[in-house]
Amino acid sequence: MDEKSSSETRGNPIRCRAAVSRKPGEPLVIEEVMVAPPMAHEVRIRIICTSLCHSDITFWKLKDFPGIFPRILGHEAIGVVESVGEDVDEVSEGDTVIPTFMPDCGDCVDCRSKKSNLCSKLPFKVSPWMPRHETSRFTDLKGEVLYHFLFVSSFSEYTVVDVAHVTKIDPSIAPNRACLLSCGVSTGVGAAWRTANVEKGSTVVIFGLGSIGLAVAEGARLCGATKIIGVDLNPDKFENGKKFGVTDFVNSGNCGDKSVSQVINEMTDGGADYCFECVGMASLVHEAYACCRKGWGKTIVLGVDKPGSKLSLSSFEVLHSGKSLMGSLFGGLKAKSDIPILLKKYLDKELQLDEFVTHEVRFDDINKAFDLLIEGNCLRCVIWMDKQVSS
Ligand code: CXF
Repeated sequence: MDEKSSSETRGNPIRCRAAVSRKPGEPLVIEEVMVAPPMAHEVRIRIICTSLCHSDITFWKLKDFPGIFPRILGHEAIGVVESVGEDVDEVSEGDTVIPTFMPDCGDCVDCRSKKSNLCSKLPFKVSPWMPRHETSRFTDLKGEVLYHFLFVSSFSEYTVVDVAHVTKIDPSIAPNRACLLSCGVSTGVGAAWRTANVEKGSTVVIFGLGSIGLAVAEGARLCGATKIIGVDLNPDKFENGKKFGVTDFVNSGNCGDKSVSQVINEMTDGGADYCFECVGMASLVHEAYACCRKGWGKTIVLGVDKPGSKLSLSSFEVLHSGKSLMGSLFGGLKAKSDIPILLKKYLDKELQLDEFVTHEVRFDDINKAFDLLIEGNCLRCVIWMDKQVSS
């Protein structure tokens, strides 16, 4: 629907366009849907633009639960608050907000601690519903329920998000840059900055130079790492990686009779300070752990592996090596306080965001965004809900 004033829509369902994922792996269908008004603690948002992240593709292909259809995917976005439900005072109509799959209630023990971003009031899980009321705000024109995705569902002109999952931001920042902080870039930069706490002069290894790996490089560069080794099967990724601070490259398909970890242990004289696994493969977590330095090395897992995938470490080695293995969801960031810090770093020209946006398409061409990301030459494709873009 056209952008209408909140006074016309507030409290009523909105009929608008959404890209619905009806069957696994099949092109999204742009259709009219109904978006119910926000319930208590919820916010209805007009999406300005959204970008495509690999997790959208993973869940779009999933035939079995947590794959579920029909669903409105999309979880990296920016929008404007159209209306708010009861008990929402943190944001109001007209505010520019970034929705995030990770909540930040600000109230529970974990949100109040500096040490974690894993909210326990609305614990993150992969669910097809809204987080608090466990129902959907979307129906199609036949009245059938459409499922949510990662508490954001941004492939729709309007969506409903819990207030714990929105961060109010300065509206003057270019939306096709700010939206990157809704998931991918935050996840990578945060993993280096907040989860690992990379220090000046550190040596860092990044397994997988896709957009998350490059965002880790960007975070490590910002933290002052001096050696940033990228590991990938595709040597072309190094050239691009250099823009984000990657200083060295290991082609994991070309290590001869050595393992990648042996090559890295030699290059780093006994192991790196920080190793980041950004692919989502248990075997690479083992390799990463094997080449972080004994005593103080940290291995950080960001990649999302298949459900049920297991790690196997010798307890003798864990005991004797003194290394740490940590997981990092959303880069360990607390959305409401850390996203504004990263946006300021962008405005101050410290954090690079422009370089991540390789493609932009209009909403009607959303399936093209999927093709581009799958082809592998795309970092981020921004999808504009209501703007003509030449692409
Ligand atoms: C992931 C993190 C783990 C569960 C699904 C989403 N992050 C974002 O894409």
